[in-house]
Amino acid sequence: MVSLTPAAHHGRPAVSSMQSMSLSSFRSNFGMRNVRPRRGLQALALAAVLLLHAGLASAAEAAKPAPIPVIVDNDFGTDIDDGFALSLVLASPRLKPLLVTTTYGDTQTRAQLIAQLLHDTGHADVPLAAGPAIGTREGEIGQAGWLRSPAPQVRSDGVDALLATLKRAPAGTVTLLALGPLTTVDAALKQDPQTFARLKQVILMGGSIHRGYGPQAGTNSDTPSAEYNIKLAPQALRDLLASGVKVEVQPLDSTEIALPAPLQARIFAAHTPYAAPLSALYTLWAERSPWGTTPTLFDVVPVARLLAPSVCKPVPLHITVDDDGMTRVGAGAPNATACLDVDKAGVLKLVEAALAPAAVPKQAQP
Ligand SMILES: [Ca+2]
Repeated sequence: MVSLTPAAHHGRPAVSSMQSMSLSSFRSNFGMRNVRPRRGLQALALAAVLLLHAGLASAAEAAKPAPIPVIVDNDFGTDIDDGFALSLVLASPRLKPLLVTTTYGDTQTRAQLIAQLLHDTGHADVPLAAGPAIGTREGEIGQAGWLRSPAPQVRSDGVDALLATLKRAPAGTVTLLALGPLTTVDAALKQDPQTFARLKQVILMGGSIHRGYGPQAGTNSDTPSAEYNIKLAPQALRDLLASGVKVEVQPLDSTEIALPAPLQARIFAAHTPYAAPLSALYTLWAERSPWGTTPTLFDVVPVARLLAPSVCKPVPLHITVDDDGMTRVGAGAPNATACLDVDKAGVLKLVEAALAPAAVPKQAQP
């Protein structure tokens, strides 16, 4: 029996029941078994109106943008911004993480930390694999102290997993968010450039065009710096820029965003699955951080750019990379776009909405 309460009327279940119902069952359901022809016409008109309504509801559903498929490659466990960036990905229904991979140095421990985060936040179904253990210039992974015993088992075929994910997805649909040194990304590109070219785009945090590291979190110097991710693997960025894949760079110019202490406190106290892991990871990070105890949300900016494209306006540039990791604007056709400025308040608003949502007042709960 189909009931046409206002709620069911607007919802999907009622729509599909309606669509599959023959006119005779419609009439019988509504007590119209013996109606005269004129009333039959009225019933037909009513049916037409209801079907039209159902069609509009389906159209509205179809008009909803599909989630954006992403692969997230990151060096979780060293600085704290990877934790905030990955949490923002997981907490945002607009994004669909197809795979998370780790990059640079002890990729295994980084992946174990992410496995625990995925488990604790209800995302154990998100595929995860460690990338190749390339690179030795990092410090310790201070956040490893968060791992419970026994540490989770993780796959170590990150490059194969990345390429297989791209083969499965329609070409030109997947965005790769590159949030660490580009060693894993470069290994995938070298192993199978053709499959790598199935990416829609790479949005990476890295480099420094006009402005560099400032004296404290959230500030920039007026001169560029050798940014950490590029300094650790300069050739990898050269390879990527020459690959022909669309690359958008979020350099220090646009990613120096300090996490304000009141927002940090709200994130750690929020009723979300991210509060406890982020708070524990932050404590371990802050105890050892050579960068002070205020997080800079570098890696959050590429995620924010996908969620709200208007947070920055990328400009086309020809970027060259020297052996020290300096990224300069050179002569030649553009090989990337770069955001040289960002709407910091807009980025922080996205973080707040996802990780410190306002508590729903008791009377407003269903
Ligand atoms: Ca990172």
